[in-house]
Amino acid sequence: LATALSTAAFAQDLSGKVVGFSQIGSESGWRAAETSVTKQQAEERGVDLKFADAQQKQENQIKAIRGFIAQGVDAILVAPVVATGWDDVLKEAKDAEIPVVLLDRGVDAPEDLYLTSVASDQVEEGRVAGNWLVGDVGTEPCNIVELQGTVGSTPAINRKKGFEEAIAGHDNLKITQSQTGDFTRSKGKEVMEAFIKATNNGADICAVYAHNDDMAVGAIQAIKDAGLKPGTDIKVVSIDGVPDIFTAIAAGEANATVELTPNMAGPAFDALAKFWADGTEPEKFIITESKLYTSADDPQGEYDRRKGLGY
Ligand code: GYE
Repeated sequence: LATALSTAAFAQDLSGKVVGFSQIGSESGWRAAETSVTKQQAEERGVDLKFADAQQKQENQIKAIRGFIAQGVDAILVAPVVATGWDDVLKEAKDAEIPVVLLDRGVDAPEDLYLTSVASDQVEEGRVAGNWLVGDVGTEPCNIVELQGTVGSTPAINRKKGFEEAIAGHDNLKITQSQTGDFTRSKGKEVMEAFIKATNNGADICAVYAHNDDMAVGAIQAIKDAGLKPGTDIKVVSIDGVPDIFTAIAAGEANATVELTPNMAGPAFDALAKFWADGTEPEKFIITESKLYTSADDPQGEYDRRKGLGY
């Protein structure tokens, strides 16, 4: 069994600690899993977690963080929706001596404004997805359409970059259309429909690269609605490893995904526990694993395993 999804063997007792969590919203299955795992991880350690859902809006996140500071919480977890615009509120937390841990996305702000960041290497995720496609396509020409994540978010920026790096130098592969689907299933479907309409009812599309599984699931629906076979007529590669993409892989309707653990809070609480115990500064970037899964990796078993963990 992969260890990325398992919970920590020894959860420290952090009872008495109050931690605020500013979550982005519930745009994707991965996000919902992260929310539930964060709550579980807090409970295991006796942490009193104050949860705030920002409904995709940075201004709501900033308000929530200011609220946590006013309440005098012991630490703040934040999954920053976009990269820019955090300096002021992070400075306020720092002045109040409240450690901030970033979860799953990064910020464009000085590193001394947060204790650590727990996230995947998102450029690497894009590379893993791109390398898979390069290998799968071989020497055939392949026009790729790209569904980008939320504009201005680090996963959208970095997953694009890594994928482009992987296909560079392979002149038979090119991205012919690229647009944001905002990490949601409905937008993924809508944008894929437009891509298909623009290209001879999909005949010119060889593959769709989606920055997350939810957009891929939406795209799969659009491909079927156009009378084409996802996974065969149009290859589907994405990132996250949520249960639904394993169902699609098992059915031959998706080809590959790059797993992203929803357990970012476990390493975050571990880092905080050491910091509170004796002031140990964690590494600035705690990087989670990025593992590729295809139909060769027992997709039904992977689906069952995640469902068993409550995702
Ligand atoms: O891949 C996507 C979610 O921030 C890395 O956000 C995360 C991404 C994740 O909505 O599904």
